[in-house]
Amino acid sequence: MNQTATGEIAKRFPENPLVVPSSIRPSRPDMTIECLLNPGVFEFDGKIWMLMRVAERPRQREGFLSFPFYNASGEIEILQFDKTDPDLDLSDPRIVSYQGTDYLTTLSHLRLVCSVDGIHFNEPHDFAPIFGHDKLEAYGIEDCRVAKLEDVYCITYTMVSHFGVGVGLMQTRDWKNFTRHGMILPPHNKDCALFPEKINGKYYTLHRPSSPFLGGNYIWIAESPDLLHWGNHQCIATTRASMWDAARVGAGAAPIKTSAGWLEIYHGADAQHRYCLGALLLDLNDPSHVIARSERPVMIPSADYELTGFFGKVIFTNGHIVEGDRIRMYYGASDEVICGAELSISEVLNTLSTLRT
Ligand code: MAN
Repeated sequence: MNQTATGEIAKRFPENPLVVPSSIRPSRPDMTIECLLNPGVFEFDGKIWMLMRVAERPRQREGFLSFPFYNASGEIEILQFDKTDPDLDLSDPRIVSYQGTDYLTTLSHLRLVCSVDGIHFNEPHDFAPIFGHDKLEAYGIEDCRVAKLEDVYCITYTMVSHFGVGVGLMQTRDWKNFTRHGMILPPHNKDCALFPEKINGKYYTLHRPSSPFLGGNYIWIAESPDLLHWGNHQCIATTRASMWDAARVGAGAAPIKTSAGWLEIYHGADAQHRYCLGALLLDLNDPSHVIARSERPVMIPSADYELTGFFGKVIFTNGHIVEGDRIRMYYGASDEVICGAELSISEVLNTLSTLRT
């Protein structure tokens, strides 16, 4: 095994970053793309596809901060603030707080790119971007996961608005026509990763409700007869004090079926907002039972493009392709560019510590 002293076992693609904001066209001439983030990944039509999160805002004027949102008629409206306004809190580059109300500094939509070799991605002209259009998506749509269930692609994604952050579901067979099911898990919830097959006749998903008081930012599991109605919620992984995942944890892409159990690569952040990746191993028959968990991360921000950017020290994955023992993982680095890395399933399994229950 090649685990280093830090626990790191991921092999980054030498071509990283694979897709950068300047290589993609903004959705409107008056917008600039600030960040590309956290793609859902799938195979379709003999190619590897990413459904990227594209975060945009208007060109900025010296001394002012402006950002877009969808108004009640579904049109883009721009809010502008004088940066010297004492009521403005800009301490987090992702969020604007003004007189007790939070907004996002960028508006995200989802964009398809595809590749034959999994390294060089292009934007096909005959596939439209996916924009938020519901009032629950007024601040955009983000961080999707793609699972193929019974020949239908199921896209779970984050819906953001002043009502809160929840999980939406849409489905497609051809990536041109979509059925939107609206919000399936209400605020505050995100990081929803469907299992790629039914278990004992039921659908399962990982998700991440958050509680500001009791509880925290923990990974939960739920089951459903139809992907729309979710029940039997159970918390399967909490944060761990003083560890790399002390502040929040959340599922990555769809769990991977292995002979040892369902393997889930998840993100964990510490109090300084450093996002690393680790793994959980869940029982094949009862995935609410956690068999093992990473003590140390399998991937830590260390490359330049992971350390500095729109929001530095972030590795965030929610998409991969599995080929035998190899996980070809795609991830957002520093909330700005899209990168790839390879993990070996057997190596990840070898790093896990069995939980004493
Ligand atoms: C949240 C989300 C992600 C983002 C991370 C790190 O979990 O907004 O999209 O990558 O924070 O900033």
